[in-house]
Amino acid sequence: MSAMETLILELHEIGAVKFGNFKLKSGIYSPVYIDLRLIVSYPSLLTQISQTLISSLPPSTSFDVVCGVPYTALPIATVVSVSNSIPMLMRRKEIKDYGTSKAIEGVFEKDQTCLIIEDLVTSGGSVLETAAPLRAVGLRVSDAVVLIDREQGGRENLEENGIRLHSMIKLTEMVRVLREKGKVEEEVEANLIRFLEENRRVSVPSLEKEKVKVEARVLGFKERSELCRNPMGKKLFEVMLKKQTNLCLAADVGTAAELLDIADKVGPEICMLKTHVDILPDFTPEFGAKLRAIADKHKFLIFEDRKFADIGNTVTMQYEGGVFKILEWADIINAHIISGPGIVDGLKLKGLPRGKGLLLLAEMSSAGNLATGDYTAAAVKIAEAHSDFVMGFISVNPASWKCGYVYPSMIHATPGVQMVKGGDALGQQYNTPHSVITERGSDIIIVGRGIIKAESPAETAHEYRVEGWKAYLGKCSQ
Ligand code: 5BU
Repeated sequence: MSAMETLILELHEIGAVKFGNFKLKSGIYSPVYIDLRLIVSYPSLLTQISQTLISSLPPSTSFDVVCGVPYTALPIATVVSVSNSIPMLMRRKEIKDYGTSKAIEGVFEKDQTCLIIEDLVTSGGSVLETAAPLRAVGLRVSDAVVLIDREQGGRENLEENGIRLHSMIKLTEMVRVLREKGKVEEEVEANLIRFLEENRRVSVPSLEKEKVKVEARVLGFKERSELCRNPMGKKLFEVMLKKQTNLCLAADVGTAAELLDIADKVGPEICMLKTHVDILPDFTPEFGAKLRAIADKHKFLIFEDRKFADIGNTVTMQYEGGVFKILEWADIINAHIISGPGIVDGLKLKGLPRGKGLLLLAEMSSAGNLATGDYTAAAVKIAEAHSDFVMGFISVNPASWKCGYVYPSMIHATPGVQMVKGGDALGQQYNTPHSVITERGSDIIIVGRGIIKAESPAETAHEYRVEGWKAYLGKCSQ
């Protein structure tokens, strides 16, 4: 008999696997119930499980620390740690105040890799709940190992969040062995296979998913700045904190002269000024240096909303060359991902050596736009693969992204903001600062006409700034 078969029989023997009709946490009825909490009462079984877990990993899996998903997997992780001399971390499940108590206990260094250990995976939601705070403190999480995979979508859900799942035992294998050894009837196996076919993919329970997001979100700008790989992202967090503003002005005025004028007036209120340099009829090569001087005086960053969209080679020339020479004066640029990740490589080639940052267009504010669903998820994937240069996203409702967890180092900036919800005649859609920051999970409000068309842009900018910052502080104290 193989070691795996012995293990399956022992788990059955101690009553950790039961067949019948059981209501699961997700509300669905299942013909099998697995309770691995019992294994703490069987030390030799616990040792056997812990040893087999590590030896079942592909040899290419490398990690510096392990962390068990609380609570059932904690003893498993502990035994793995002790018997293999691998340091362990613990994730606190109950943290009342993120600011004062630690989510992760133990000693580690940023960029170390952490292997997650779990007893049972259904949707993968619990693994994600543990991955979020680990990633939030700068650890890398790319693999999780589980004793039993219920084969109900956990593997796929985790894969979508950048985590490979390795399982020691698959539920169908387990039932097959038990049937072969005469422990269960053929009908029980058939029943289980039918159940799995009908419940192939359990989505991550919305509550758990929400928690993952909240945990990522309530980290303050200070902690998030420390996680940034891109220097401009770090700088933007620092500017926001220092000036206490998460307001970006979309300076869509008629001339370069007007732009420089409004930049100087509104400068003290903003963390970032957004330009469309190609709309300025009086643009001269001196424009960049003049705007730069105002930005340095008031300590805001310059974001040219150029929306690059071509192949990598072309965008390098568009970024650096032409009349506008954007690379010389803009701190931040943005790009569509329609042409694929090559666009990021191209822009990075020019921008990264100069410490610049890129925002990817993950969503748009205009009615009927196509940047939704899988497109948004693709933007997140590209950003995560290029987090040295991509500092965040143009987002509209990041709290609803079905791709789940996003690194807290990524900044969300949202256009389509006015004091009252509404829109314009050409498809623009507006949400309020409070809704954008609090309900929609963004970080920065981008306001254009709401400020520019006001009688006193500086005073109105101040009002937006107060609203935006109040919403950020409110979110942190939740
Ligand atoms: P408004 O006047 O606040 O509607 O200006 C919004 C600005 O944000 C304007 O410069 C747009 O080009 C920019 N924008 C947007 O409105 N929606 C988007 O999805 C993106 C940019 Br990307």
